[in-house]
Amino acid sequence: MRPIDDVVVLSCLFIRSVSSFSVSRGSGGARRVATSAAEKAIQAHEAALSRQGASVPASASREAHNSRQANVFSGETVAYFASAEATPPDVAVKLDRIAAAVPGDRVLDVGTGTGCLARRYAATSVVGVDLSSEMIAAAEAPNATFWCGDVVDYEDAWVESGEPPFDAAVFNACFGNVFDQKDALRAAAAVVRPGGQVVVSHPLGAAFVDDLRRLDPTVVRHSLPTSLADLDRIAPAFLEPADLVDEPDFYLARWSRRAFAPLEPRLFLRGPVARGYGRGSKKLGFPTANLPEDMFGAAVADLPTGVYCGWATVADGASYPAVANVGFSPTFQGAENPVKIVEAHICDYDGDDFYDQPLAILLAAFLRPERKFPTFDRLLAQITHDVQTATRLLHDDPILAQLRHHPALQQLQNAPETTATWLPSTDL
Ligand code: ADP
Ligand code: RBF
Ligand code: MG
Repeated sequence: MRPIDDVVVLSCLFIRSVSSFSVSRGSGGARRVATSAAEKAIQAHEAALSRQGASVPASASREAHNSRQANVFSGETVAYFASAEATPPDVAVKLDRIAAAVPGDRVLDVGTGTGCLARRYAATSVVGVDLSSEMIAAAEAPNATFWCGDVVDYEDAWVESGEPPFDAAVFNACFGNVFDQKDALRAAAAVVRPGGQVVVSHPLGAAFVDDLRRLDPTVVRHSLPTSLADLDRIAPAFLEPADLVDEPDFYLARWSRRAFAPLEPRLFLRGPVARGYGRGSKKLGFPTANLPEDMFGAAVADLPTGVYCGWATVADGASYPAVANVGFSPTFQGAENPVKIVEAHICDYDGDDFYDQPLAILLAAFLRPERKFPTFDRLLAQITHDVQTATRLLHDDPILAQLRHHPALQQLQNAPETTATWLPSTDL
């Protein structure tokens, strides 16, 4: 379709959309104000679309989609969002309501635009991310720094920054526009601390997002989730739906960041401890008992790389909290593990070395993905934190705590042969 045809089609859709919009909003006094803010926003969006006539197909790559977003949210659209017109008093009240629902001192503001919500948080430290470099250039908010790019790619920049995780990540007025809602939530959850929140909000409501979507469903690709079941369906295992406010002109959905994602089924591994790559983790305080890759490579081939925790037994027969890294140690660029391995630090064990002796480990929870850290010190700080988290969870979480008595862990002496078995949680 040529761009000019696009404009014609869009204009038709626009007329239909606005009329259905007015009908659905009724004609109460307060409503009329909201409708006018929404109508102005729709007009601004339609104008932006016609300035950027070349649509990308719904099947486009994430890169193509993102570049179209950056184009649409540029030029006069930046000026519109920066103007008082985009945030009339009734919208300002709703932005304040959203900001007030966001907890904590450190907030990641996704789709930050010119910073109209970033300016309203009580947080002392805000990072605003946006796909549009023009929006980022125009963005202003005290206590905020800005980063241009896709939130899906933000995790590396966050690791690089060495900053602590966020108390909350907020997708305001942009969650319909992301390429893939699940990926976006997963990326946001990855930089939020356990107990923190991921928030999706819109000061004009979910129906408004659908109105925009009708204008060009390749720009606004998605509706907002409107039930707790929907929140759960698109959430990664790390997020638990918390609440949903879906009013005619206001939308706010929240998930809580879990401390871990249960590994279901659990993975039970037993085998002789192998020599590692001699990178000297013992000297740094975190020796890792490596399982031989030739015996366990197939078992972990499909397991996401990352840090897991569970219980382990060694030759002394006792069970210990254990935290295992499954992966390649990418921090050691040039000296990474040539293959994916499982290596486990046995917490609270400070006995003799146990090379070649059997190790049994029951992995029950996923803590975080494996990352490439910018320095060795950063890796060490993260491992220290992982070990603390794992020890606390394995003692405090009732389901994880009882696993130390799992019969599989007790058979170390009697059944020393190599095993890799998936155990459904219903087994205990
Ligand atoms: P490698 O590179 O050979 O794996 P590490 O420096 O990782 O060497 O040390 C791992 C070895 O340290 C283990 O194989 C085990 O014999 C011993 N070890 C001693 N204490 C622990 C512990 N708490 N957790 C894991 N391994 C330990
Ligand atoms: N290596 C990495 O490159 N990235 C990681 O995120 C990472 N996380 C780890 C977490 C834990 C709890 C442990 C015990 C190890 C981790 N490692 C990681 C592996 C580490 O690089 C390895 O143990 C040492 O290099 C010794 O081989
Ligand atoms: Mg090791």
